[in-house]
Amino acid sequence: MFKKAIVRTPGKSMVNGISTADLGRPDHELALAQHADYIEALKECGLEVTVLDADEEYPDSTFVEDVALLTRECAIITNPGADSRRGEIIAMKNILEEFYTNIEEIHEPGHVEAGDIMIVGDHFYIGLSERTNQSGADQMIEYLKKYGMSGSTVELKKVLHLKTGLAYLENNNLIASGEFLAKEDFQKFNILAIDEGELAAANCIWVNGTVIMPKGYPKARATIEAAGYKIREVDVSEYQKLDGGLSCLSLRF
Ligand code: CIR
Repeated sequence: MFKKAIVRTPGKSMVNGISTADLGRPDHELALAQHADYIEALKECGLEVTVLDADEEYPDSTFVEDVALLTRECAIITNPGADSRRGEIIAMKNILEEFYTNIEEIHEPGHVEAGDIMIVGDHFYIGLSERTNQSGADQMIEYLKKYGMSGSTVELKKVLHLKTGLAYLENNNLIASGEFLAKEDFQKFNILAIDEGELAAANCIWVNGTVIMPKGYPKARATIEAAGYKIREVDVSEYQKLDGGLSCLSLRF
C-alpha cells in the first residue's frame, strides 16, 4: 500500500519540454487543470500528496518519477539520461531528505531515469533505453542488493521508458503492450494486453487497489475492469504531448 506521493506543478516552460509525440504544444492552463485532477485522484486513493512548486528552469520537471527511485528501504537519486533534465536531481534530493534517511545516488557514467524501472514486490525491472544505460542499471542493482532487494535489466527499443509500455497492477497482473507482450521476462505474469490502437493506455498506475488510467481508452478500460479493478480516469492529454503519462507525474511511496 502507498501512503504518500510527491508531484510537481508544471511550469509555463513545459511548452519547451522534450517531445517526439507530434501532438502539438501543450496548453499550460489545461495542463494545470489536469494536474489538479491527478492530485485529486491520488488523494481519493488515500495518499497524502506533497505538491512542489513549478520549476521554470526545467521544462520537464513535472515528470518527477524519472529523477528518483523510492523503495521501502531507501531513495535512489537517478542521473537522467537527458542532458536538459540532469539538474532536476538537486531539488529532488533536498526534498527526499525530509522523507528518507538512506539516500543513494547514481553517478557518471551511469544514467537512469526511473520511468524505466518497474517494481514488482522486492524485484525491480530496469529498462535499458536511450535514457538508462548499463552502468546506471548496474549501480542501481548494487544499491538494491545492499538493501535486500534485487534488480534485472530488460532491453527496450520502441518506447521512451519501460513504463511507457508496462504497468504492474499487483496480484501478478501486468499491463503490457507492443514490444513487451512477448518478452520472456514477463510471461510468468497474467498479461493484460493493450490493443495497438490504445498504446497510451499502458501507462497507468495501481494505487491501493484502484487503477488510475488515462481518459479515452475504452478497450483498455474494459480489460482492466474485467480483471477486477476499480478505475479512476484522468485526462493527461497535455502530458502525452510531451511523451509523458500518469506514472511519470508522481513518486508514490
Ligand atoms: C522527457 O522526454 O523526459 C519528458 N518529456 C517525458 C518524460 C516522461 N516520463 C516517463 O515516461 N517516466
